[in-house]
Amino acid sequence: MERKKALVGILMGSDSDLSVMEAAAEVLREFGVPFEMAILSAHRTPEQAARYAAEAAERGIKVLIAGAGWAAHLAGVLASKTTLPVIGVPIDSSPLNGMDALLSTVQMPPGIPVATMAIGKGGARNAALFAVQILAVADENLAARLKAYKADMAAGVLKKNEKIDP
Ligand code: RP5
Repeated sequence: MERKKALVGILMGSDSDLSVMEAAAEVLREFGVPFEMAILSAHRTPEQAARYAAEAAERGIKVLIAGAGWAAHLAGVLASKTTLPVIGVPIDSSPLNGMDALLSTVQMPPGIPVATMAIGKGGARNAALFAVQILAVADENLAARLKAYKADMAAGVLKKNEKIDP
């Protein structure tokens, strides 16, 4: 079976980030969005990270998701080399529990935006949902699936009331 071309690139600074970034992959699988994953570091493999970002658009990638911990510069470095939207996920891998990664990811200088999500798995999940929302602007089928996802989520929350009714 031929593999569909990836529309989303999920990058992470280390294999130690994989357990968090799997949450993003899971959402993209749920929505049937083809993606690829790679370990590339802004500090340990700077040339390869920059090249990945520079070539991503011409390979058909539409959105990049980047997760990193500590002084998390991966999302920013990728954003500096592409016009694709870059979504950053701060990872809580350091003794500062991700606050360092959050500030490193979100505090981009004017001109180079990174859409920064929450710290950790919840942020990784939201990064993928945000990527799906970006793709859904030009894809009615995906937009319909997002609508159904939100309706299911609301129904799930409301159903919990049955359990707490006196
Ligand atoms: C960051 O440093 C990575 O994103 C990771 O969260 C953190 C630690 O990496 P390892 O020392 O576990 O490889 O660049």
